[in-house]
Formats: sequence, C-alpha cells, structure tokens
Amino acid sequence: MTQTTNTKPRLLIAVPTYNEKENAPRLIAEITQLNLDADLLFVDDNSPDGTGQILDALKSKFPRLQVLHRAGKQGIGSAHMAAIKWAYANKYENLITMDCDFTHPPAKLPELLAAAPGYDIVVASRYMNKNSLDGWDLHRKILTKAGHLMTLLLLKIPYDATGGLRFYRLDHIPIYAWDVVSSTGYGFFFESLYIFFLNSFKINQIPIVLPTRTYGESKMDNSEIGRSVRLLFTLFLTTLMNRERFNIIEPMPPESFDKTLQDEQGWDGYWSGKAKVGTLAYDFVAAFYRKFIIRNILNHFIRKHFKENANVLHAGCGSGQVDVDITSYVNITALDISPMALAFYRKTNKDNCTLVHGSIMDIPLKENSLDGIYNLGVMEHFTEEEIAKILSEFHRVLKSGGKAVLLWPPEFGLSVLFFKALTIFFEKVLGRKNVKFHPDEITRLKSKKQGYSIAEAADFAVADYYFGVRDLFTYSVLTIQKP
Ligand SMILES: Nc1nc2c(ncn2[C@@H]2O[C@H](COP(=O)(O)OP(=O)(O)O)[C@@H](O)[C@H]2O)c(=O)[nH]1
Ligand SMILES: [Mg+2]
Repeated sequence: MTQTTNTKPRLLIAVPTYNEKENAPRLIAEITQLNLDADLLFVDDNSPDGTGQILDALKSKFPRLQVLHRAGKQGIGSAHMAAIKWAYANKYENLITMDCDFTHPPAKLPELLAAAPGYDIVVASRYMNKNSLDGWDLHRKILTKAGHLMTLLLLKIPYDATGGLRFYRLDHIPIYAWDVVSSTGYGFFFESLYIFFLNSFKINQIPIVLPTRTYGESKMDNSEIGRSVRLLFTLFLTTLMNRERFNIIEPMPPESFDKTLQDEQGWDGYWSGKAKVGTLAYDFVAAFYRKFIIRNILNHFIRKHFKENANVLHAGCGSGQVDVDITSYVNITALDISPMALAFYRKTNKDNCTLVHGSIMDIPLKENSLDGIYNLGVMEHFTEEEIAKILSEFHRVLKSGGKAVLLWPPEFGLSVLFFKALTIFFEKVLGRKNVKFHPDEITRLKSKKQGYSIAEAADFAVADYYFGVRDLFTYSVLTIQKP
C-alpha cells in the first residue's frame, strides 16, 4: 500500500553554508516571503563565524527551517550530497539547491519551479543571456567562462554545468544514481550533471543573471580550481576508456549475495576502490589494453573452443570489460566473490548475463552443468593448493568433454616484465614506497610444462596451449578439457 498517491509532492530547499552569518537570516526571510510551501534545510559545516548557531536560533521563528550540522568543512559537493541524502531519507519528491550568498536570487525560485514539469533536473544558466556576469571581477569572469567552455568542449554538456541553483525531481532520480558521483568539492556540479546527461535524464534550463556577493567571501580557491580541473580531465578520459562506469544501474538485491562467503583476499575492497570514477592513469592504460588487446585474444579462443550459445562460466569475472563481444556469442554466467565486481560487470554488460555471487573454490552450480569455463588474470592470485581446489571445482561443474580456457600470466610475459620495470622505476627513481599496480600474483605460469602437469594432476587433458604475439605475450592461454 502506498500512502503517497493522493498527497501533494513535497518540496525541500537546501542551502549549504560556510561563514554566511549576514546572508543566512536574510535569505530565510526572503524565501519564506515567497510562500512556496517548502521546507528549508541548511547544511552548515560548523562555520567559524557562528552561522550554525544563528540558524538554530532562527528555528523557533521559522518552523519549516531545519539545520544539519556537520563537524567541519567538508566541501560544497559533500554538503549538497548530504542535503540530497537527507531529502531522500525524509521523502521529499522535489528538491531545490541554492547558494546562501544571494548570487541565486530567491525571486528566481518560482521560475525554476515553473520550468520543472516534464523534467527531472532544471539548472539555472548564465549562458542563455549575454551580460549574466556583469559586475563580476575579471578573474572570476574568466574562471567561470573557462569552466563552462571546458565542460562544453571536453564533456559536451550543453548546459551550464557548474552552477549550484538546481531543481531535482528526486522521485524520478533513483537514490543509487548518486553513488556514481565522486566529487566532494565544486566538481560535484558538473560531475553530477554529466552523469545525468549521459544517462538520458530530462534536463531543462532557465536563464539567470548572477548578482555578485555583498557579504562574506567566496570559498572557491586555487586548490578547488585544481581539483575541478583534474576531475574534468578524469571524466574526459574515463569517457574515452571506461564509459560504462557512468551507467546508473540498480544494485542487485541483498538476497542475491551469499553472506557466509569469506573474501579473504579482499577483492571487494579492491573493486570498491574503483567504484568512483578512477583517477589513476593506470586505469586508463589497463582499460586500453583490455579493450584493444586482451578482448581480441579472448574472442579468438572463446570462438575456437566453444560453440555458439554454449553455457559458459566466467569464473572470477571482475568488471567484464573484455566480455562485451562474447556476450552475444555464448551464454555467460558471471561469477565473482566481490559484490562490487558484480555491480561493475552489470554496468558493463547490462542484461546480457546471469550474475552469481560466489567463490571459484566452491562454485554454487550443479555438477556436469556447463559447456565451458574461462577466466583471465585470476589463477595467478591463488596458491598451488588453491589452484588444485579450483580445478577440481571446474572438473565437477563441467560436462564431460567441456573445456576451461585459462588466460594465465606467465612468469616471463611482456606485461609482467613491463610492470616489474615500472615498479622499479617508481620505487628507485621516484622514491615511492610499496608501489603496487594490481593485487599480488602468487602463481604465474613458469612454463608450458608446468601448465600440463597442473592440468593432469586435476584429471584434465590439455587441449591447447598458446603464448605469443596475439596479446603481445601477456598471457599463456591454457585450454584444458574434462575427459
Ligand atoms: N556546508 C558547506 N557549505 C559550503 C562549503 N563551501 C561553500 N559552501 C557554501 O556554498 C555556497 C556557495 O559557495 P561560494 O563560496 O559562494 O562559492 P562561489 O559562489 O563559487 O564563489 C555558499 O552558500 C557557501 O557558504 C562547504 O565546504 N561546506
Ligand atoms: Mg557564491
């Protein structure tokens, strides 16, 4: 039973504050005079000028005013996020966010609301009219326009993406959409709008002329500018290489996870570290490598060893970037011990697969149920003893004649040597400590002979072995077959 069907949608107006003691009381008075039938939330980061206490004192006079106090300055993006989470938690359908310094004139709010029907997000734009920034100093004008130009050129967002005066239809935006947003600073604005834009949310805009601040100071400083520029380029590069990271996908329901599973190697932590849009150049290079080199060799061996529509298990699926072609060739069940990896896999491969949470040492599937198994970059993370256990599981779930294609880094593969050299460079030349590009590789394949003996010990025959130029000597491809 839903109770909300006949009740009027509720509106929250949220304002982050940091040192706004002159502005906050006046803003509340002006907003209240508009009679918008809205509640007001201020998110104050323990402003040294006492804004928080001033706000608290105003609560008796303005019964629709609430104040969320946070321990210290955590950034404007994080303040917006706190307001957004608070709005969901308190079941508001509509949310407006605005600055406290009157650069977003309260008189604009009715216009913002009037532009909302039929849209999920409305932004106020400084670029629909000329002279929207009259009165601003040159430095700030250049900064604002440069920011706009960059979001336009690099991200191709056709809106004013850096402003904080916004309307959100929270009942149209699923709460998990915000999990994709990483920035806690000013980058929050263009990052969130970019994500909504890429996911085809309906965005409207109204023109705004921005007056300058009369009281107090801007909190935008050079470090904030630096962070925003870095984020902008990260988003740009991620779009080129890992665009699926921006996909808003409903998380799997909790009952699809096996709570008894022990993730001893910490894979979920590894994948969670990548949950936000990555900042590492390594991610970029790795994605390039996966897309243009590894994917091809995988495509080749999957087609070579498995029939069309065969039921195959990707045992240790990770984010599944390499699977995007073969999902239309074979029926994939993607297995991983990390819920976060499964979430990534779904972002990448949408509905083209069955996802299973489980360990490859204890595969939650029936015996003799699979035509094939494959994985890449998995086996080397286990000890020989564990590998024996994994292979006996593969043996159990495969049909007789079924094959497992294992892309396994060899001890002397090119990428292994490359990373060794890179690690030495970072540690010896740049003086970094404990440089680590990926989780430990305990058991690389030392020789073809070792591959054969591991397979035979597990009652498999070797059907194929490849190590060569196809993937620039990255993996040994060991294909084993159940008799
Ligand atoms: N709670 C909170 N509010 C902030 C923070 N940084 C800025 N604000 C508020 O966000 C709004 C916009 O900030 P402002 O300094 O005017 O940025 P500008 O308009 O880009 O110069 C104002 O209401 C600030 O008080 C922060 O770290 N935490
Ligand atoms: Mg301002």
